[in-house]
Amino acid sequence: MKLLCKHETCLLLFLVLVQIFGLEDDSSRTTTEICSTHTILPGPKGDEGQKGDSGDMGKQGKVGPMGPKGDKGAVGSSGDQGMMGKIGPIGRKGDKGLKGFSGASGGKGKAGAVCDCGKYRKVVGQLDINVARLKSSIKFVKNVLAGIRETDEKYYYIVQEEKNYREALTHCRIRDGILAMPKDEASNAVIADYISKSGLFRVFIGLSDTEREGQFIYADHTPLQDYSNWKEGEPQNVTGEEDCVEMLSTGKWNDTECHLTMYFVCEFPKKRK
Ligand code: MAN
Ligand code: CA
Ligand code: CA
Repeated sequence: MKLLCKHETCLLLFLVLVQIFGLEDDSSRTTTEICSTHTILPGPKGDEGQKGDSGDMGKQGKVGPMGPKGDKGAVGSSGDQGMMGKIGPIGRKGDKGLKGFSGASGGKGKAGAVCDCGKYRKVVGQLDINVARLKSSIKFVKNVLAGIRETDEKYYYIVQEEKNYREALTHCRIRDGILAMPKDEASNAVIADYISKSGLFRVFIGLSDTEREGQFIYADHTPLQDYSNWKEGEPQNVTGEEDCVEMLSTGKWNDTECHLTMYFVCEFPKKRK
């Protein structure tokens, strides 16, 4: 016999038929027998069932990913006033103020006595000259204190004022010194070191052949003795007018023109003769 239904479907159909036809007494017949002995055709599709009751509340979901950054909040309200800061450094000096108004004119002076005005003018003029000399001496002393060199017998001082040879001679003399006269290797080396350490290139020294070409004489009128330190090829009187001598920072000597202006070095004896 041909089997027309699967076992589960047959069981369901059987139960339905038992309900409808009261076949519960015929319990000796198994579903297999029913299925195997009856040809059961499926009925028409039933009506749609009633809508089921709402299900139980679902389980709480997982925590979602972090949301995007929110918009910037509004500006907060002003905080309390801070503590007073420390006193600042002293400010720069202010600009010069405007000139004040002229004062009231003074009363008329007494009639002057007749005097020899020329005499006073002369005295005032002389005073001015003395003041200028004093100022110059003070400047010189200040510079001397700032940088002086010495050997056992002498002090040396480079005057950093551009002067020609004759002016340089005078400058040293009026200060009871003389334009430096290196007469041996030791004093020459001291002056040379002084020139180079001062960042200079050349200075006048007290030596010249003004009287007789080629006959070099120191500023104290003594001739060159057994010491000289000419640069190679010097003296060469190259322009025909090189009658004064400069010492270079190497310590070497060069004859040069006396009217040129440059710094110069004075020497001062330690013991007065
Ligand atoms: C220049 C001057 C001279 C010196 C020569 C050396 O002309 O300084 O006194 O002799 O250079 O070349
Ligand atoms: Ca010369
Ligand atoms: Ca020369």
